[in-house]
Parts: sequence; C-alpha cells; structure tokens
Amino acid sequence: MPDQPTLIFGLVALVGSGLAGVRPQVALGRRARARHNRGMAVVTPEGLARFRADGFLALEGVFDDAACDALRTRAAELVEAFDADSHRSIFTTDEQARRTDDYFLDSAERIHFFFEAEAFDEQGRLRQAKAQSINKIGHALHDLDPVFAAFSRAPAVAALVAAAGLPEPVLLQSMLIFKQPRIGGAVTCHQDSTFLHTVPERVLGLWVALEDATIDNGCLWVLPGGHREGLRSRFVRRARATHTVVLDPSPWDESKLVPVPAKKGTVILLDGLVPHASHANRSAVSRQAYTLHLISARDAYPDSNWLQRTTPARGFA
Ligand SMILES: O=C(O)CCC(=O)C(=O)O
Repeated sequence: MPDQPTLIFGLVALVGSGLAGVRPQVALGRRARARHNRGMAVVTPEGLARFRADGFLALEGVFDDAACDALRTRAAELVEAFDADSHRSIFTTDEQARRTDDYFLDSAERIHFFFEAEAFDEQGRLRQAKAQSINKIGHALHDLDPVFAAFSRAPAVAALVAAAGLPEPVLLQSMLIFKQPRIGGAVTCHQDSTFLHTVPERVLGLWVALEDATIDNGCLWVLPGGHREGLRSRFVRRARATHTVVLDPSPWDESKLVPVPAKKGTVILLDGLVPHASHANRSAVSRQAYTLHLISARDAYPDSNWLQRTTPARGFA
C-alpha cells in the first residue's frame, strides 16, 4: 500500500429523515452538526506503519459521544420497530450451530435482525426484553438507513479508509453489534476475508466502539501480524446454500491474541486477513460496536461470496 501523509480530520454530522416506517429521532440542525464536527483524529505515518506490521490499528477519539449515541439511539428505534415474532434467526459463530437461511442471505441488501443464541428459553420464548435479545443488525444499514448512511459516508470515515491505502473503496457490509449484557455471544477467531473474498485478497474493516469496550464486556482480541499467515478458510455460497472450505488447517496460536480495549468513539482498523475474536459478554453492561467492511472496486468479487447484491455497492460519493 502507498505511503500516506499524516491525516487530520474532523467529525461528521448525522442527519436523518425516515426509513422503513421508522422515523429517526436524530435530525440535527447546523449548530448540532457543528458540535459533531469537534472531534479530531490523527493517523500518523508511524500509526500506518503499525497498521501494516500488525494488521490492525486502534485510533482513539475519532467520534465524539454524541455521534456514538446517535447510532445507538437509532439502533434502538430499529429494534423497537422490529416484530420479534416475524423471524427467529440466531447469529452464532459456532460452526456446529451455524445455519444459513434465506433471512441471512437476503440481509445482504436489507436491514435484518439476528438474535443472541442464549436469548430464548426451552419453550422458544425470549428470556429478556427484545431490546436485550438482539445480537446484531445487518448488513445494509450503511445504504438503507439515513442515520447509519450519513455516519458511514462521513468525511472522517472516507479519510481513514484513504489513509489505510484502500483504492476506489466501496462499502459492502455494515453491522450494529450489541454484545448484550450477560448473553452477548462470543465471536470465534476468524479473518474477515473468509466471509468477503476478493482477488487479490483485500478487505478493510472499521470497528467503531459505540460504548467503552473492556476485557470484561467482550472487547476485540487480535493476533498481531497474523495477517501475514495467509487465508485459512473461505465461506462459500452456491445458490442458496453455504459451506466452509478449509484452505489451510493449521490453527492460529490463540495464546498470542492480544486484547484491544477501546474507549467509546475509538475506531479499530482491521486488515481483512488479521485473525480476531471476542469473548462472550457475561458482564452487566453492553458493548455496542458498529462495523463497516470495504473492498476495492479494482478487485474481483466472486459470486461465490455469500453477500450478493442486485445493485452495485457504492463508494463515498
Ligand atoms: O464485535 C465483535 O465482537 C466481533 C466483530 C467481528 O469480528 C467482525 O465484525 O468481524
């Protein structure tokens, strides 16, 4: 990736109108937008060198509290409007329990809701309120919801992606991950390129802490330098079915995973090949995060990827 100059940028406004019958409560005037523009973040040449060496980089203070709270408020509105009886899709990274259904595949271009595996009792009833039962919302928030769209295509995000050296970026996938108190599911060690495969292999992840992420509530753990070990597996789609193809069966040395606690407003840049994971959240507080995954329009995106769109994924324009 080319050398990039030091980047200094401000923050972004969130403006909303309406989506899928849910009116966002975030509709900011000029003064409020200026408030959101106060946050600053710096990517230094040293930071970029660390990103290339380690495969990840945590940048504190990219977003201010108001910007993070606006996404959390909007996510809560979307969950409130979601009929919990309409779909019972569970999100788990446990290979034994993973199930691909139409609801999951169709989420490529929609806003769909996935439950925590521990959300239900033996009778299939929610053990806690719906708002504390959803594992994640995905995977097209960045295109379909005005609040998430404004956040995702903010100048600060575009500048970070440029600094990371991704040419002609397009925004492919977004997720609001709740990591609910007490039942927030673990995410097993994986590479994002397993799920979003390009030729050449090049995916950039942005993981935004919308709340403080700690070791207690399930922060990310990353294997520094693990992006140089090659892709271990691919999640492959054929028609409406999926399966995993193992490319290299050697296990990662998970004892070398390092925790990356992140204050609210931090962005963690993730190379698509860097192995990362998170533990279950058994604490009393949630650990919400917003993730974006981008690829380059210059790279091939095979139709064996699970995420297929009928309209092309767009960049920042
Ligand atoms: O937020 C988490 O716990 C894990 C998210 C993750 O691994 C991903 O988005 O690829």
